[in-house]
Amino acid sequence: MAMSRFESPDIMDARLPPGKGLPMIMVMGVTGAGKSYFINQMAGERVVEEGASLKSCTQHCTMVPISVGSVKALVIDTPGFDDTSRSDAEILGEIARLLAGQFTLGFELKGIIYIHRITDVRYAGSSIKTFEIFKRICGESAMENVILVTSRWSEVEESTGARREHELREGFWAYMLGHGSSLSRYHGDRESARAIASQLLLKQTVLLRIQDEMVNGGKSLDQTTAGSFVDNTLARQKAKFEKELKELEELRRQLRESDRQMRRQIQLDWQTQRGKLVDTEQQQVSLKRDIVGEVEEAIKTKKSKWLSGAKKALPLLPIAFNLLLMFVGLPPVAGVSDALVELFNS
Ligand SMILES: Nc1nc2c(ncn2[C@@H]2O[C@H](COP(=O)(O)OP(=O)(O)OP(=O)(O)O)[C@@H](O)[C@H]2O)c(=O)[nH]1
Ligand SMILES: [Mg+2]
Repeated sequence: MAMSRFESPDIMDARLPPGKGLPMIMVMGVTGAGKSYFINQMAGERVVEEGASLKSCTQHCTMVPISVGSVKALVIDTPGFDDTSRSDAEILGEIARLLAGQFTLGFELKGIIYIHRITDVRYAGSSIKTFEIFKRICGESAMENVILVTSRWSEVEESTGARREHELREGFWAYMLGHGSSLSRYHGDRESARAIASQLLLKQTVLLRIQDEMVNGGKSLDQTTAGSFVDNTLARQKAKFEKELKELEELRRQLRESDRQMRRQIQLDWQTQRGKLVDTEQQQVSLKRDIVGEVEEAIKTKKSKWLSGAKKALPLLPIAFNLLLMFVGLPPVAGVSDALVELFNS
């Protein structure tokens, strides 16, 4: 049988041997859900930025090393979908790249913590969309490695929170709970955050559907279940903009030459809609990425550069860690080797 790209020698010797990769946990949820707050509580210090306004805060995936009891792990903070400044396609691309890198390099994904504010009166459109994308990233077989977490309990009456929790259990979250996900209340402090993380750290390493589709199925991002969901949403948006542009063009045709002011206004509206259409088309193009190919290419190039200077001197883990950092768009960390040694010795 032909060797898959994934098994090429270039990739294989950058890969951590089984059991040697750090365990990883991802934290996801809509923007403002409290992902960064949760991670800071878990770390016991403010390691990632928290938002203080309605604008989305975390712009890129960030990795935070933590130790829970005797277990050392990497926790990944992710930007929320429905970000105020970045598109869903862009955020999905970043998460997919990180997940492809994590799997290829041999880090061990233990699961995902999905945070939702129990203070939210309704399950808003953005929450529904984010959850739909999230479900498709995981796939049914990975749902056992998901904890659905409700937060901000101190800000609601217990009975109100319990009613909303029941609604989530019976409604939006029923499918995932029925496939093995669990539900936890987060009480806003360090102990509670660590107790939730510990539940995942005990689990077997998991392969998410999006990883399986990209790495084993050779699919580009738009062909994955999560990617095609985002792509379909964009296709609907595109059709809507095209219809609106046609209507504006028709209106402009019908207006008399003398209605200058009106014609000018229609022209401005047309330009705005046209800009949105172009933006939507660009997002669709950005989904047609071969993420695994990008990751493999990056590993080959960077690995040989780093190995040539540091052969034998650096253990594999810091190199793999630096490669992974690169996938989340961060520069390699100077002294990462020390930081990891410290983490392992703490
Ligand atoms: N008291 C309290 N404040 C919280 C809690 N969770 C979040 N916050 C606050 O709510 C705001 C938003 O929280 P973040 O942790 O930045 O939210 P996020 O999910 O990381 O948001 P993005 O980075 O935009 O995706 C911040 O001011 C936090 O300090 C909580 O459980 N208790
Ligand atoms: Mg954040």
